[in-house]
Amino acid sequence: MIRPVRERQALGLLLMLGLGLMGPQALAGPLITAGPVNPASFTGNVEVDFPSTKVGVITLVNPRYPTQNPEAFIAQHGLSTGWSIKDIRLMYDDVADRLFVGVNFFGIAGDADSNGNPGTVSPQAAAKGAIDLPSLGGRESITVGLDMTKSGRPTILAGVPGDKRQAGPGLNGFSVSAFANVNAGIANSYGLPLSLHQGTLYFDPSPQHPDFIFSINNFSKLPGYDPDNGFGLIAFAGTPDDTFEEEGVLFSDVAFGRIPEPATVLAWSVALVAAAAWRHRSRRHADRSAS
Ligand SMILES: [Ca+2]
Ligand SMILES: [Ca+2]
Ligand SMILES: [Ca+2]
Repeated sequence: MIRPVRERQALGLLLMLGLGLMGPQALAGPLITAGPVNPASFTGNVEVDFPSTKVGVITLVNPRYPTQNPEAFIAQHGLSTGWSIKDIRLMYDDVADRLFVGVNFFGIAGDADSNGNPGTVSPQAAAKGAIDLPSLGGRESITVGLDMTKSGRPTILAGVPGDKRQAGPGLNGFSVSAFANVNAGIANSYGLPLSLHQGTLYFDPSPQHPDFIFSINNFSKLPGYDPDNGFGLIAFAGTPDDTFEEEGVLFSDVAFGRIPEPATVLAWSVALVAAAAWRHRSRRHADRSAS
């Protein structure tokens, strides 16, 4: 049975209060922000640019991968290190009102066949029909959706669309857009570009700059923004064309520093279920395409 969000939140709160894990004051604490962030210092490596230990950095670990030897897991399951998301890190610069997002890949973002080059395939992978286009070309996409009202559907999308007719003005077609509810997967659902929020994709992923790092401007002016409510975050990476499974991960309840550990754990158990559902859907889709 799926309970309404308010009821679930109330239950979780009661549970935590009952366990003595938090007091009521924790609900209305200040936002923990990263302070001024200078993107000119970015290296393109999320683990360097968004250290988990830095105050104001939120690290959303993808529950799909084991902490012990995830590379072996990826290899055993025939996945791609260039699409497999290890974690997603957020930093909010409250001075510039800018959200920085680091999508942290195990390998080089967009390197479909994990050969160390995001624009080529090895002869072995090519023999199996794999393709890999440079600069997130073709239908390759890395897309992050923010669900500002926790409605279960993104409010905005940011990233490089799979459908390049939806490309924006940024590097590799990077765009910050309204979500178009067209039933085509988030990679192909970029609607009207939002110039107020258009940020920057800092690097075309490469061995030197392996991850996918971007900003969203005027974060507090996003429709539905409410620091007391938090937001949902969904991410996609992949393409239907390269023979490798696409990545999808959902974090249903993200907030800046306001929520203590136990609530985060509660939220992640919900995310696990959602991520499993996503994979089930994407596998069904793959089956359909193959038949
Ligand atoms: Ca990385
Ligand atoms: Ca590629
Ligand atoms: Ca490659």
